[in-house]
Amino acid sequence: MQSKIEGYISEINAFTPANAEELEQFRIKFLGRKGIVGEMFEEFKQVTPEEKRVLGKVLNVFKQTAEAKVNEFKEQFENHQQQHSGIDLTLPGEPINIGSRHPLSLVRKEIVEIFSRIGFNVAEGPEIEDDWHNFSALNFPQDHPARDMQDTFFIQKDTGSDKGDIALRTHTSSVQVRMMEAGKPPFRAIMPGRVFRNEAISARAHCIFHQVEGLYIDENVSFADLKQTLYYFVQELLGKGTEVRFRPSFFPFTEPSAEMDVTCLICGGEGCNVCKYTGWVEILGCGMVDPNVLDNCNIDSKKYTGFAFGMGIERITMLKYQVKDLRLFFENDVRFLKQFQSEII
Ligand code: 2U9
Repeated sequence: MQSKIEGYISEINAFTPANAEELEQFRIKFLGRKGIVGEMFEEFKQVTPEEKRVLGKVLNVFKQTAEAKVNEFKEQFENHQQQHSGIDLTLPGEPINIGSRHPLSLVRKEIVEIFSRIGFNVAEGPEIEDDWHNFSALNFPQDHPARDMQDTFFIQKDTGSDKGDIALRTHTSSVQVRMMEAGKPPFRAIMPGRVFRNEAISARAHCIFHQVEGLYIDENVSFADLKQTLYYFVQELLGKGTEVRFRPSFFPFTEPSAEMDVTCLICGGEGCNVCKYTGWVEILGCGMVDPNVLDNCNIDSKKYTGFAFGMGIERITMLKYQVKDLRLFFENDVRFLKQFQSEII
């Protein structure tokens, strides 16, 4: 039996398969269910204990030699198959299309970062509001046109509640009201969010748009603080050297009120069709919070003063990226969107 096994070992050592098929035949012959290795192990059971001691070792070498041959060529043939199947594992991977941030998100993120650097928190509130938080607390008279169905999307009229009708918020100012009602000064926060107005959709207006409003309430906050804060904001957002000017305006919730213009981003003040040849473009409204509003929110208007401002993100994005039609922001056409900064969220 020993010489028979040694003969098989020599046969195995001499064997070199030409392909995977030959190797498989070899495996079946020696290591298959009815193969020679199994056969030898069966015969082994019949031999005397003395013979077993010698034969056991030879038999194990036989089995290991057969297995080693199969493994050696199996690997070789697998690699060969891979190389010839056209797959090169050393090539760099296909790039993954990771998309891009929406331009409105990019600008909102930038605005939030600028105000965060000077100590403004971010506050949010509900998009469905009651009359008190959206209008009355903000000093809107009962007959103000903004309360009209033509301007506001009402959800429920005559609620019977002292907070009044329910509507989609027309500005994020309601977040400031809620913030002041719930806490104690000082307050220093910005309120980014989606707002709704009953407007016909055109290149310059939409019934849904995005705002960032801001509020700073403390003792001795002055109009000079307002001007310096907004000046800093503009230098950061639009670049050092951008000039600003304030024009008197009117809002029910601020007194005095102003609108702020910056030197035209397109022509740098020379005059073009974007700035209608004035050299200036309006980017936000602002003012000192009306004492009536502070009192409505249980803030002592004799002790505290504050400023507030508000801007439309669509308007700033249109100026910054020279987007001519506001509807592009809502259509989600990838040919438009992919032109903006691409990054992993
Ligand atoms: C409270 C007190 C005062 C927020 C302000 C503006 C001026 C303003 C417009 C800009 C373009 C709205 O998106 S827009 O149409 N906003 O001009 N907003 S001051 O004043 C507040 C807010 C809350 C309690």
